[in-house]
Parts: sequence; structure tokens; C-alpha cells
Amino acid sequence: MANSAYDMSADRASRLIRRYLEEDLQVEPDRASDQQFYKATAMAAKQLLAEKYRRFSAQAGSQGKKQVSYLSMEFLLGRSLKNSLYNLGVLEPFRQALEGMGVNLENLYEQEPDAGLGNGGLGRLAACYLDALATQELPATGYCILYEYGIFQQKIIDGWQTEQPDLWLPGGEVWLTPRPDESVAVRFGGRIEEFWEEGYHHVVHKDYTTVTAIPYDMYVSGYHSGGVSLLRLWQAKRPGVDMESFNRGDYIGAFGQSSLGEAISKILYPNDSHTEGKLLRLRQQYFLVAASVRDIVKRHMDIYGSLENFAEKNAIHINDTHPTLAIPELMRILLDECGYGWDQAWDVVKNTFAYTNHTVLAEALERWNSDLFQSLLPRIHQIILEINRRLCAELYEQYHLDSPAVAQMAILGDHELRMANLCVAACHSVNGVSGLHSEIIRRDLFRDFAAIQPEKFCNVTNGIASRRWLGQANPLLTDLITDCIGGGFLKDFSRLAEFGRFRDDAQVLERLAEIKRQNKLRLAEYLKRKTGEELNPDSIFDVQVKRLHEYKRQQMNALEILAQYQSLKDDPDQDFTPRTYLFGAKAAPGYYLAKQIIKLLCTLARVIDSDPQVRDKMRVCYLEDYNVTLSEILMPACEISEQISLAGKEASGTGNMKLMLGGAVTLGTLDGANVEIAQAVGRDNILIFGMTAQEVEARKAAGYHPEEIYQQNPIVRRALDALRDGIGGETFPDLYRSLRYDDPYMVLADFDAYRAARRESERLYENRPLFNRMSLINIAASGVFCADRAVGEYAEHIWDLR
Ligand code: 26W
Repeated sequence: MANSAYDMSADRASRLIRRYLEEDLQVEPDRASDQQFYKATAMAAKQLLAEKYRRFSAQAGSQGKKQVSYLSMEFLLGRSLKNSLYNLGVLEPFRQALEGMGVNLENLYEQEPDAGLGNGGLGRLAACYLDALATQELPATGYCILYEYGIFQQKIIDGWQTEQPDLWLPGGEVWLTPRPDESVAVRFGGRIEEFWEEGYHHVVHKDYTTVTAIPYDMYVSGYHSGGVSLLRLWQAKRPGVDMESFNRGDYIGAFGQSSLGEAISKILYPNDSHTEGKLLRLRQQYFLVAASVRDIVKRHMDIYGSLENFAEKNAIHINDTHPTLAIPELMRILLDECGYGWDQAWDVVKNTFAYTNHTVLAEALERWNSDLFQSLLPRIHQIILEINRRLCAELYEQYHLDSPAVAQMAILGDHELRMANLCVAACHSVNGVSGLHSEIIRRDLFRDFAAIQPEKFCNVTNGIASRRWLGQANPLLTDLITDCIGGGFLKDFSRLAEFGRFRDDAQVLERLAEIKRQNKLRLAEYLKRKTGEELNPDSIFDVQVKRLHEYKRQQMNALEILAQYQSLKDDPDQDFTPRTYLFGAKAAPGYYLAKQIIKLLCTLARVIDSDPQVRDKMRVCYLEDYNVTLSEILMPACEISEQISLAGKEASGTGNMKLMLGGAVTLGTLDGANVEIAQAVGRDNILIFGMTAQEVEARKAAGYHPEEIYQQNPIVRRALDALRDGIGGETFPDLYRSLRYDDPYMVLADFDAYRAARRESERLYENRPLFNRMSLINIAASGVFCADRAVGEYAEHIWDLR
């Protein structure tokens, strides 16, 4: 397909921007603010995106191409202006056009709020995949909810996280195109009546409440390709008049369906590791899938006029279990609205759906109370029970499994509906997000299913939108690589490997070091501007950025900082390379221990900073409100990438990939994609420490007693005692008790190895040519972690698109 190559001159860009300023915003260019210029430029970009999308989708439609629908409760997009101009290939003409009007494009970027429609890894992954799908020219639609409030903004007050609402639409809405004509009605509650008539089974849904789903479209352009992905975001509105009530003569009731409907798309649940079982969350989930499945069916019918070839032309992807109800919803449409028999409908469903699991934490596996579910979604409940009945019968009769096995695999158990089991039973493909994680799924989480249907299970290691973190966020490094190997790697990241040839080129290594320094300075200046804090660019930038969770072990990092501080107090003259410890993390609002860990980090920052003996050697910096935009400044400036989760717990990680791409050396456990990073760079170019997933299991089986380590290890004991007795006037009793007596994530077991690895990283860093060489090798090996590769694997092995 034709390249994006717009015939875009600075003149035309200028005319576009002026037109939006004058006609839409009613302001003369010489009087417009940066905010108005941002909006006009965004509208101009949106026009180009929409035109390109129309061409792309018309062509895909006319060629009868199979479509991917990516259902996800989260899309963590960040900002769109730079990405859109960059991917459309019109950045330079727009820059020039704005310059001609006396406006600096970089300043306009700063006007845009992040679209924070996600919590962390899962949501950011979905956003990266839209970019890669478009670049690969695979026709794809992402479906999500148009949350009025995205992930909360984090304010640290006196060391404690507080949450503030993230009202992103005032600046984010310019990217959205409302499509009210494609609205969909979604039904909740009510009751089901069934009867037979003329040999047909009829199902009638009565006394339900209707919520209208209004689509708002966003576009994500591919890079140097003709492809554009659509992201359709549903907004909930109660319909103006409820015709059922109206016709019953309930005039007031007809208008008064409260704000319940609107509440559905009000806010993103800020929780990424614990299911809450809340009714509103279930409403959100069904709202998303009912609107999306209806939309997919409608678009299919528009082209083909029949659902006979639905599975042949549609792949629907379920991003973790949150959109699972798309499965019974499609069954419902086929059975109740299209007159399909059960087996025929089930065939369509099975061939359509694929599921990705993103977590093995038991508390994150979704289960719904069966009664609550039945009252909200009576028909969907019936269908799930029938799926379960048939599943159990098949497991007994066809696979001859015993009751305990069947009870494990059943969808209904302990009066709860288990979403993961429904996904595994119904989908033709189940994948994990790294080699290790996919193994754990097969051997542990879903072992009974894997035993009978091994062919269903596969792995697709996560990937990132490498162009965003390299081409856009790290222009200096992009230039260096381009000088070395030419520019083609941005379209084909496997070519990044060619950069590895320069690992012993002293000049290139020196330039690389200088670029890192520039990126560190850029971060330091940004922080100085934002917070007044000053960083020492000559210190090691050691970074741990990700959601705050015990399994990710930010507390282990904190404990090591504390131990090192104590050690420097004892022996101020010891060899020690100055180090800046950077943290960025949001904690779920109700996760108390996580908030205490933030408080500990902030306390360490304060105590160390006010200690003249140590402050030039160590500095802890807690970055408030870590988000996509901050990560774009941070990733290129980092030297040591902390990936220290308890082995077996982090499904993949994607920050690890972004940091590696920026030239950071990973200091981590053999968990998630770290395993594959180690394979890609070789053991000499990564710092691996701690127990393996197998060793973790063995240690647990043998009985793990952190108290023994506390008693035997003076460094651990001293650091822990300080948590109990006080640091800078603060005590951390809950953290102390948790680590000493319970330590569910085995911080103490890995502590010595972690400390040794940290010291080893200093030794490597002191040998700068060697460290620069490691850095270059990491960059060169990161091509495989590009999302282009990952979506290529989904397309070929799971969606059957090629
Ligand atoms: C129901 C509450 C809830 C919400 C979100 C539970 C679990 C989640 C997500 C599945 C958590 C998540 O973001 N998982 C992360 O997914 C990334 C993308 O695959 C992985 O890289 C991370 O390792 C994984 O933690």
C-alpha cells in the first residue's frame, strides 16, 4: 500500500492550522495562545489521520480482509500530538509552519494532557499494539471505555500518596470524533422469559434498563505505512426517554433513569492487582463488550450480510479477563437474535476469540458472585451456566477426568463465576506474555486445561512501541544509530542488531556516553524546573519505575538503600560510586502497605538529603505522578534498570524493554521478560541475581522463615530494626512486621544477592569503556522487543491474518 507520504508542505500545514484557528477556535493566529495553537495543530493532524483511515479501511474492506478487534478495559495512550505527526511523516513541515507563525512545536506538546486510560503495563501494551498494528498495515480496532477520569494524578504530601482526579478531556478531547449515529443500546437487569413457538425457542428479556453507548473515535497512524488503527471509546449515556416506561404510562419514570447510566463511563478503576467484585465494575465490563460486539457484528453484516463467515473475517482479542463477557454476549446474539443452534454458535465463538493472560497473582484473577451477576445480567448468566454445564459434561465424558479436576476447571464454583476458566474453555488460543510466564500458565495456573488441550497454549513475548521511546523520545541516540547503520531500523527493528558491530568502536562508545549524559541533563533540568530538585549528572542513575506492588519489591530496593546508608555512616571513606536512586510509581488508593513503601522512600530521600556526610554520595528521588510522558524523559536518562520482582510473579514487564532500548543495563531477577533480555544480551551484559522461579517454589515448599534470616544476617537485622525504631522520626511498623514474620515476596531471601549485584554494578560502571560497551550491546539487542514483532506473531499464529 502507498506510503503515508503526504504531499505535505509547510505551506499546506500552515493553511490547515490557520483554518482551524480561525474557523473553529475563532482566533487570529497572531493572537492565539499556545493552548489554541495546540488544539488547532491537533485538529489538523486529526484531519490527516481521518483521511488516511478512510483510505485504509475502504481498501481493507474491499479486499475482504480479516479484522482484528482488540477488547481492553485499558488503553494507556499518553500524548498523541508528537506521535501522530511523527508517524504521519509530517513533523518537519508542521514544525516549519509553526515556526513561521512564531510558535515552537515543542511548547505545544506540553499543552497536551496524557490520555491516562489505563493503570500500567496492560494498558500501555494495548496502546503500543495499536501503533504496531497500524505500522504493519493490519486492519485493527481497539475497543475501550471513554473514561471521563483517567488514572488519578498522584500528589505526594508529606511523603504520603494522595490521589487527585484526572480530568483529561478538556485538552484530550480534540483527538476524539463523536459518532452518535453509531450508538448502541446496552441492556441491564430485568428478567428472562422463555417459550417455544413453532418449533423455536424464544427468549424474551423484560423490564431491563437501557444505557446508550456512544462511540468516540481516535486514530493511531502507522509509521511510514498506509495503515491506521481505530480506537473506539464508548461513552455511557442514559437514553433521553425510556420508551418502555413511557409506553406503560410511567411518564416521570421514563425520564428519570438516574445518573446510573452515566456513572459507567465516569472513572477508570485504579486497581491493577486486586479484584474488588464491585457492581459498577461489572457494569463497565458488560457495557464495553456489549457495545463492542454489537459494533463488530454490525460492521461485519454491512460488508457480508451474513454471520456464516464471521469467524473467518473476525478475530476478537480479550486483553486479560476483563472483557470475557464478550464470549457469552456473542453467544447470546447468535442464539437469541440469529436463531443459531448451540453447537453452531459455539463453533463461531470458539474460532473467533483469543485470550491473553497478564498475571498469575491469585488475587487478580477475576471471579464474580453468581447472584450479583445474575441480577445484573440474567441472560448472560444463563448462557454462562449452560457453557459450564456442557464443559463439565465434556470433561467427565470425553476426557474421563475425576471430580476434583472438574471442580478446578469449572466456570462456576463456590458460588462464583471464574472468568479465566471461561476464557480458557471458550478461546482457541491462550497466551502468556513472556516465555517464563507462558510456561507457568501451562504448568501451573491452567495445568488441567493444558493437559487436555495443549495445542491451545502459546507464548507471545510482549513488545513496545520502540519508535516512541527511541525515535521520538531519544533523538540523539536515534541520530547516532542512523549514522552507524542507516535509518531503516525504525521500520524494521531487527536491523538494530547491526549496531552491535560498533561495540568496540571507541568513537561510537564515546558518543554514546555523551548522549547518555545529555539525556541525564535533560531529565535533571526537567526536574529542576518542575520541583526545584537538583540531580548530580555524574552519579549513576539507577531507576525503578512501575506500579507499586509488594511483588515488584520496591521495598527491597529501599531496604538496600537503607543498608548502604548505614554502611556509609559507619565507614564514610569506603569505595562508593555516587548514585541517584530514582523511583516512579503509583499505588492503588486502597493498598496501604504500598503507600507505606512510598512513605519510606520519601523518608529516606529526606534523611539522606539532610545528611552532609552522605548527600553527595547517595540521593533518593521520588518522582511524583509517574506517567507515559514522564517515562519518555526518564527512559533515555537511565543507566541501571531495576527489574527485581520475585521470580515467577512478573508476567513480562515492558519498562525493562524501554530502559534497555535507551541503553540501561538491567539489574534484575530471572523473571518475566528479563529471562529473554538476558538471552538477547548475554550474561556478561546484564546483572542477574537471586532465586529462579523454580528455586522460589522449592524454598517455599521447604518452609520459608524470614525470621531466621533476620536473626542470622546483621545487615538485614539492622536495616529492619531501623524500620521499627525509626528513621528521621518515622517508623514503619507494618512494613517491618510484614518483612520479618511473613515476607510473602521473599525480600530477605534475595537481599544479600541483591546487595552484591548493586555493588557489582558500581564496579562495572567505574570501568566506563566497559559499561558503555554493555550499554551499546543492550541497545543493539533490543530489536526483538519491538511491538512490530509481537503483533506479527499474534497475526500469524493467533489471529490468522496473513
Ligand atoms: C481486576 C484488577 C486488575 C486490573 C489489571 C487485575 C490485573 C490487571 C492487569 C492484568 C495487571 C497488569 O497490568 N499486568 C501487567 O501486564 C503487562 C503487560 O502484559 C506485563 O508486562 C506485566 O508484567 C504485568 O504485571
